[in-house]
Amino acid sequence: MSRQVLASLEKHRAQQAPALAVLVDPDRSGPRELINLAQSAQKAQADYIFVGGSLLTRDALETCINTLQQHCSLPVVLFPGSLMQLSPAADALLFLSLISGRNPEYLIGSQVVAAPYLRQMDLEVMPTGYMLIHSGQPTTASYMSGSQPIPWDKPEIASATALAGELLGLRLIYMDGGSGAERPISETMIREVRQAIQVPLIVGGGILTPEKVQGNCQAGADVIVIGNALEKDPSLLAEMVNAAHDGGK
Ligand code: 1GP
Repeated sequence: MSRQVLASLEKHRAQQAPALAVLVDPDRSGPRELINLAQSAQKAQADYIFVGGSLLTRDALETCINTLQQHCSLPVVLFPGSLMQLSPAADALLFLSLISGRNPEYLIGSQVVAAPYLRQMDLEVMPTGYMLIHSGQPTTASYMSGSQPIPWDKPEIASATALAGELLGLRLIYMDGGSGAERPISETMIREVRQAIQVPLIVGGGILTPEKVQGNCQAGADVIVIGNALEKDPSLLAEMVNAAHDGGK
């Protein structure tokens, strides 16, 4: 197993060449949809596939990862909503600490439980500061984590939080409005966070158009994550990828 996903994320940052990650919710995609998605992500030259969800209710994670890997060569990265979403079949793990919240279980408790298992798994572990941003209404992520998101119009809180994460040694910062966010994260907030930190910045939640992808990249996002919009209209994928790849310019 190579340990290359973090290095490739850092390269996107260093080269100011933003990337696009397709988010797959294993509960919501059957085998045919997964195969189509894997093949079109490869064809459109998307950069990563993230797999996970704030609440999974079917035992479909392992099959989902295997199907994706059989039909494309993109790195499959776990984006776990809970301890039940760990699998050595993936290429890497976003090892999340929910630094925007004050719920100790999601800051360090689950990580303590997972750590001995992760040591034994052949999985690249990427320490990630995860920040939920208020998006107009409660999301599954904010409800399930029992944490209060950062207010949408307080970029100074977001940048101080991201900086604290970086100073604590976290290697990635992921700002998330939550899946299906009514109001995506503002470019002002992305810009302020970008100026505060050196590590790669991942942004997602409620991004619906290529214009928004491009605007977020210009504001300083290194990776854009899209789930819902592509579930509804997979034909948007190529345009979204192009917007991210052009977004650094
Ligand atoms: C959610 O950032 C992701 O955690 C993606 O959100 O499904 O709204 O694109 P969407």
